[in-house]
Amino acid sequence: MLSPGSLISQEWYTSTTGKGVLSSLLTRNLLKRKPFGILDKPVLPANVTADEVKYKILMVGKSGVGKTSTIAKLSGNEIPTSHSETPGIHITSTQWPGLVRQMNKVIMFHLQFWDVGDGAMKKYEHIKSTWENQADCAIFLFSFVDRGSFEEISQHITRMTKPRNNFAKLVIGAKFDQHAHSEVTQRDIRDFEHTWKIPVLKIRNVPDTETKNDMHEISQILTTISEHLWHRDILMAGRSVPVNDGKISSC
Ligand SMILES: Nc1nc2c(ncn2[C@@H]2O[C@H](COP(=O)(O)OP(=O)(O)O)[C@@H](O)[C@H]2O)c(=O)[nH]1
Ligand SMILES: [Mg+2]
Repeated sequence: MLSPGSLISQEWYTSTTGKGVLSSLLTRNLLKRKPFGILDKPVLPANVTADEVKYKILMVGKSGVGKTSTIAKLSGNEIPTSHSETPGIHITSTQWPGLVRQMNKVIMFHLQFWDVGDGAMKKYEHIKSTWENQADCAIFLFSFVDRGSFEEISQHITRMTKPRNNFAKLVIGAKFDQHAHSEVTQRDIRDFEHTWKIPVLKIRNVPDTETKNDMHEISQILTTISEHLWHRDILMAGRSVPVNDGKISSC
């Protein structure tokens, strides 16, 4: 499994340059993301240039686990407080910068999240494989307070693992703020990661009014997503990946 930070720095955001680039994406109090239109670009600090890469990410998981809320949190939008079935297919784009270690270069990741409601999933069953083929990444979501949703993940992965589907795969467990009532243990998570070699991330889709530490949680998740997409591109290009100690390992 790719270890976090081996390709894209997890700490860069706290550096002067990292903070400068992030502030071009955030509102003045640095707590919210600025909205960008399709043609808008963030104004980066004068000494920074960033190449852009675009990726399509499919959100997969049982109704009510927190797909829509996770996308809202990761893209800096208002998190819905009640559950309503996502009508049709909802696409949300967000931008996230990362410092790619090997090149010492800032890359702006344009992440396009595809949120497909249950109704649309059934209605468009016949074109499901088309959008699955076009995805660069699939994020499988479960809820920590719904064991069934965790058990379903293995079935989704098996169903979607076909030779032509070479998307990056990640799992996110939502409702981690309710871990006191969790139906999924740390042991379950370890066993899952061991079996599937897919990392399980955790998210709390609740406004963080006390510690204002949202940005830290969001930056860790978005950096990990970007890192896996970058890793997939390297694998697809048949190049080498640096391992943790800076040596190069062939893949
Ligand atoms: N406490 C808590 N509630 C959450 C979290 N994520 C989602 N929810 C709630 O769970 C319900 C379903 O979430 P939603 O994102 O609509 O699920 P979806 O059907 O998978 O898109 C909503 O009432 C959300 O407010 C979370 O991390 N913590
Ligand atoms: Mg939804």
